[in-house]
Amino acid sequence: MHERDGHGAGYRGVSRRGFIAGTGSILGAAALGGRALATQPSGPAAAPIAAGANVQALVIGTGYGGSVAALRLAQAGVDVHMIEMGMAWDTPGSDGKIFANTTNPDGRSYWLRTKTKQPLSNFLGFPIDRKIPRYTGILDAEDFSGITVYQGRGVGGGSLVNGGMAVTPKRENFGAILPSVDVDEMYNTYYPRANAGLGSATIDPAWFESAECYQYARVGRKHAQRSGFPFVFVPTVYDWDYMKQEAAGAVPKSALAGEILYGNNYGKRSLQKTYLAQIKATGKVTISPLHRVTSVAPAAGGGYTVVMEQLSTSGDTVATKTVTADRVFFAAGSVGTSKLLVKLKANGALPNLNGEVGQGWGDNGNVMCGRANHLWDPTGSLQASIPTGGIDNWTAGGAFAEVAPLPTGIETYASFYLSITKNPNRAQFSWNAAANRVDLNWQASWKQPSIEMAKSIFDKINRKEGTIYRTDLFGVSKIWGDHLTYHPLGGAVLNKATDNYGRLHGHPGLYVIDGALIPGNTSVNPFVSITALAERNIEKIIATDL
Ligand code: FAE
Repeated sequence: MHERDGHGAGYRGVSRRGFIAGTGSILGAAALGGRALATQPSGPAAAPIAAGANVQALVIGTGYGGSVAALRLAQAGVDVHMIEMGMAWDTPGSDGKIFANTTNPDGRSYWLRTKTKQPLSNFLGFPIDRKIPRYTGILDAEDFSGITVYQGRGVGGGSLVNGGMAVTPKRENFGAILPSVDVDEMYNTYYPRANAGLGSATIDPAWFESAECYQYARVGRKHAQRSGFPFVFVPTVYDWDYMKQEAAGAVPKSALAGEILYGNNYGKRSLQKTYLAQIKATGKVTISPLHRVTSVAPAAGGGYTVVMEQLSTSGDTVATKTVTADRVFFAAGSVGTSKLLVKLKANGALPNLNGEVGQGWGDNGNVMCGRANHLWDPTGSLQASIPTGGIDNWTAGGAFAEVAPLPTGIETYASFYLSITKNPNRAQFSWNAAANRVDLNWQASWKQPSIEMAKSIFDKINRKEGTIYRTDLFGVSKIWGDHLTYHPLGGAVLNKATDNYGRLHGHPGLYVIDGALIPGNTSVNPFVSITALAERNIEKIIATDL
């Protein structure tokens, strides 16, 4: 019967107003809007790069690829400067926390927006976005014509905002992900090295069975298995001992307070706690937050001239700096690196880049959906924000679905999923001279294959369970979250725009070392693959180029 109201059985007897007022929840609080805003943290204390500096290695971006490159270069004795457009995220705001809670977004939450743009935009069909001050916040919802690409901004890149799922692809799928890379080397050396560096670990299975905060995942597993799909545990970078203490009430809550999209104040091992901590310990790396690279061009005396804008926290340019670097590593993320390279090829700054630059971009087949469960299948009012497992139907149906939390603080009777699918569509970045920007030609309709692949799992589960899709999370009467991606990949594909180790064709001393190298899909969540590939490439570059 609840099939007809489209809201799910769980909402019977709970009025909309009662629901919102009664929760203090991630979504409910967002719906209230207009709360007092925490004072924003101040800017970074460390001295940023000086205009006119002459550096050995300059790394653009501080996410996974950039952090691996900087650490290994520093360990090899090279002086490294990392340039990051986002903030340092090392100073608490007036609420005592570095990161804003998901339930109460403020300026810290979004990159230069005056209104939140939450991935789940609606609840019970009502929009939940709210006004915020414009600020250099942590999550960028970057709009292109056919897709919104979510990315982390700040020292740590995507590791600051992501779900922490640290998934190594199945070995048999690797050949389709990076066909020119030696599989044995990756699985024997670089995936283990990446996982060790990132601190990946799988949940204690006994605790999983009993933890209140993972009831949603146990329900997800039960429904998957009853329909004949394997449910697989995946490692994460969360500190599991810390989460157990959160559950016991012994420490401040982070995953169990629903923290995720706008930063995690305690238990998640973001890059700040792993690679970047090691980087700082070398003493050979400086990091300049709130600096955005705008140009790289060959310098007269060899090396490269790099131009950057220093930003204020309202996003204005307060200084423009020019430095020179012997080598430049593009690690601005799939979108950031692609936009820079496409612009620099078009405006003649890097004329020898080849025609593969800007090509081969994909969304890792991301699509989201929710299912409305029966009253006898509650998913729990307390949900850990860190997913622990997924439904693997990659071989038969082209989909790997992460069983995701919906941490609203109340019982929703909803199961929520982020599917990664084998979507074959690839888009291209191009320079739009009239608008002075880089465009991406992704089309909204290109998500349809992803929807079909996700349906290979959820239509079957719905039939088996006698349940329906939620239609209230992404708009009014809209089942699929097919307007976004969390996993941008490609744009400077390995062995095409670069050689087989990320050296850009046409300009010796320029390298790509981030998600732009991976051609659009990794079959699972991507950061372990980005990290492992960076470990492989930088080892070769240090051995042969320096
Ligand atoms: P990335 O981490 O994006 O770092 C690039 C950095 O460069 C950023 O800090 C930028 O601010 C900076 N930058 C860009 N342009 C410039 C410029 N011009 N000048 C200076 N700096 C610049 O790149 N992946 C998983 O494997 N598991 C998950 O559970 C997961 N969950 C996610 C959840 C969300 C909400 C999001 C947004 C992503 C998630 N991801 C997840 C994806 C993952 O974070 C992403 O693939 C990696 O962060 C990409 O790593 P890169 O090194 O390529």
